[in-house]
Amino acid sequence: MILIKLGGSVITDKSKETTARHDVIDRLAQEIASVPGKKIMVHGGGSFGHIKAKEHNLHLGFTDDSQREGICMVQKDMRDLNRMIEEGFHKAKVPVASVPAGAITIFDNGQLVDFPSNVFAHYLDIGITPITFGDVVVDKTKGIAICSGDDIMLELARDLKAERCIFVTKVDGIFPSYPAPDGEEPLKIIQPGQKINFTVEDADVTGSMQRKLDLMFEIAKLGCKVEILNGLVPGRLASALKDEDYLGTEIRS
Ligand code: IP8
Repeated sequence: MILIKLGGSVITDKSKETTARHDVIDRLAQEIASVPGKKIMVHGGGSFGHIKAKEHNLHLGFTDDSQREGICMVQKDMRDLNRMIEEGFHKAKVPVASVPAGAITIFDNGQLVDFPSNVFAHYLDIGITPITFGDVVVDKTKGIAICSGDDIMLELARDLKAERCIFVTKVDGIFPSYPAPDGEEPLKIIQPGQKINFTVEDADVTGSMQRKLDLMFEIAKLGCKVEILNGLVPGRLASALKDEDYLGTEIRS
C-alpha cells in the first residue's frame, strides 16, 4: 500500500484564501489513477485551512467563545477542498471515500492519541481509495487542535505498514539550504543528522518545515520508503509511482 499526501501548497494557492488549483488537482488524480495498486490519499489545508486557523488562533486550543465561528468555517472550507479532490478522482474514475479527520480523530494536549486506521484498511479491502485530510479535531485537554495531514501519514504508515509514503509538494525536494539557489538540484537522499537551513518564516499552524521533516524521518524509521517530490511538474508523481527515475528526495532513517 502506498500513502500519498497532496500538500496544501500544491493543491491550493497558499497566498490567496480558499483558492484551489483545480487543474493540478485533476492532473494529479489522473496520474495516481494511471498506476494500479492500493493507495490511501491524505491532503493538506493550504489556503483553505491555515489562513483562518491562524486568524482564529485555533492551533492554541479552545481559548474563547469567539473561536466557534472559526472552527466551523475552517471545517467547512476543508470539506469544500476535499470535495474538489473527490471530484478530481471521480473524473479519473477512481472510487473514493472521504473520511474527515475531524470526525474520527482524538487529540490530547496537542498530540494525536486516537486514530482508527482500521477504517482505512476496510475501504482498501473492498477496492475503494480512502481520502482524509488535515482538519480541526477534538482535543481532550485543549478543547480543539489542528491535526496535520502529516500526523495522519505517520499513524497510517505505522498502523497499516505502508510500503511507501510520497509527499507531493510544490518544490523539487529538500535542499541543503533555503532559499535554494536557482538551478540547484535537491538532495537525492537525506538522513537524520544532516543539517538543513530552513528559513525562519516557513512555519504554518501545524508547524515548521523542520517538524515535517522530523515526522518524515519517523515514518522512514518504520521501514517505509519516504519520498518528497514536486507535484506542479506534470508526470513526476506518475514516474515515481511507476518506479522510474524522477527528481526528488528520499528521506532515509
Ligand atoms: O496542511 C492542516 O493540515 P496540513 C489542516 O497537512 C488545517 O498541515 C485545518 C489547517
